[in-house]
Amino acid sequence: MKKKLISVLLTGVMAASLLAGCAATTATAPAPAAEEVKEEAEEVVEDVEEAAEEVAETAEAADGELISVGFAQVGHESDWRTASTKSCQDVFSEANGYDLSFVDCDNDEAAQKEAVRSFIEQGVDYIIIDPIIATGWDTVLTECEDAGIPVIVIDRTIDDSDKYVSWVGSDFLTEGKAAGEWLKAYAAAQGITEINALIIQGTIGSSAQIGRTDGFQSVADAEGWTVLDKQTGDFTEAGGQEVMESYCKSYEGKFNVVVCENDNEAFGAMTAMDNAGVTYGPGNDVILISYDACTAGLEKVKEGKITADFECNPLAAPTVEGVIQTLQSGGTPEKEILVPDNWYALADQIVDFSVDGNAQTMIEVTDEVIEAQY
Ligand code: GZL
Repeated sequence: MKKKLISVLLTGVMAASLLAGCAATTATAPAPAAEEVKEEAEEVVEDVEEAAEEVAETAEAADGELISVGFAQVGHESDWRTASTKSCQDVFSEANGYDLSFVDCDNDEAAQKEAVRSFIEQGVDYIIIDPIIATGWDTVLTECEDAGIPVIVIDRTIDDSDKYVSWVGSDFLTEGKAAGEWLKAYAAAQGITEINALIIQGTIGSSAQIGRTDGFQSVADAEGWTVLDKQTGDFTEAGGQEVMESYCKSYEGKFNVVVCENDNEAFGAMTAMDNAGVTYGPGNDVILISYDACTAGLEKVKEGKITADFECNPLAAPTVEGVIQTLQSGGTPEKEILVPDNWYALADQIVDFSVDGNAQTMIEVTDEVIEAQY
């Protein structure tokens, strides 16, 4: 920008001197088409004015206010959450023109509402919420609306209010159905005719838990599988281990499938099954299914411990920024914006299956795939 201004200004100076020169030669020799020179000089002046305007706008933007964003994050319960937080902090950085107020709400619904109210008091430009659970939001969203602060929901959904501009996240019900439909196809390929499943659920009432549980259960019901039990591990490794320890005692020798609603619960369940002498993974006693497909989860797939991992993409922040930029320029963003998910397994566990009539593809877990994961 600066170079352009300098070159235009120099041209302007040259044009002015040319005009002056013309005036000097008028007396001594026929002047070049004065009209032509005048037109050129006027064009140069226009360019100079345009460049000056652009410089002023750029300067103003550079000196302008940062866009202030308040982000009420669920907590720090899992590898997935860590990746989600990092993605948001990377995108909403001062270098990118943002002033981010970040609150880790430590899986505490009351603390999350308090964080949103603190953003209202701060008078931020935008509020981003990843709602710990899907309900109880209309009152505080009404307060945001009354304060004229647009709300964008990231990742989990809010199911009892639509007082937000956009939701950006994954389709949790499809994730659950994909896990169920994959199990159906894999069991058939393995000649397994009876499924007795135990489920370790995520945080009860979160849309991720609701979608995954309902999606898998819908296939279990259709196939006549037995779901022996469902208990929450709260999306944590400790929670997964605690529930699996209880399951190993209560259902010893009665289960052949364990479904963990995120990788960190699966890590805990592995410890509990190791301690109880239960083998899991391809060719072992138990088919272990997990969600998130974080880097550490894919490493466990590669090690032959998790049989199949159903991703939930944590990198929604760039899409959320797109929503904010659309609003900044006076546009209307979409109400619902889905981010894509993939399904992962080792080659021998990849089978053909469909979800709601849509053929699915699975990604073979290799060192390169793990390296590239979040
Ligand atoms: C899902 C996300 C869930 C992850 C867990 O979108 O909200 O919360 O599956 C995380 O790992 O704790």
